[in-house]
Amino acid sequence: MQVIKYVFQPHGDARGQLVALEEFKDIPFHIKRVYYLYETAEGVVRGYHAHKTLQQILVCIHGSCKIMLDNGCEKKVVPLEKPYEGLYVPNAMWREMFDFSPDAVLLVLASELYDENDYIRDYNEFMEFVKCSGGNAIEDEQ
Ligand code: T46
Repeated sequence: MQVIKYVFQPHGDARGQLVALEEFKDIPFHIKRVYYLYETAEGVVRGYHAHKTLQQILVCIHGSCKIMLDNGCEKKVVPLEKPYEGLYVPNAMWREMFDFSPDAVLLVLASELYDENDYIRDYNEFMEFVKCSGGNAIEDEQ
């Protein structure tokens, strides 16, 4: 399984860095929601679900964490530790987030508003949903 990781353009000068993200330019979908995770307790694993339709870009804008992606056929662990890198997580992808550094802030850009009905929280249900056809595999690395 290959992973799509976007490398955003930092606008740096003597004052520091700035990254700007625009829908359909830097982000491949309409951004309907933004949320972020911080002060994640040591040893905690979050996620344990997939989404039926939601697409997201995950950016660890401070500190570091790891994301385990599972498309039903294959699993891959992706470290996130740079504020200018965004991990694309398509629909039908099981995710677990772990190894958060104490200072980690994980920013998420989402293609849809919050909808609990879009979540698949049962792994067997997820496997039934994807049927391991390979059709939802993550594509090219960027
Ligand atoms: C995902 C990963 C990366 C809301 O009220 N609105 C929201 O937009 C979100 C995302 C969550 N919530 C509430 C629902 C729960 O009571 O916040 C609480 C924690 O959510 P959850 O347990 O789903 O958090 P994670 O870290 O397991 O998963 C979240 C997202 O839910 C999920 O879509 O892909 O981050």
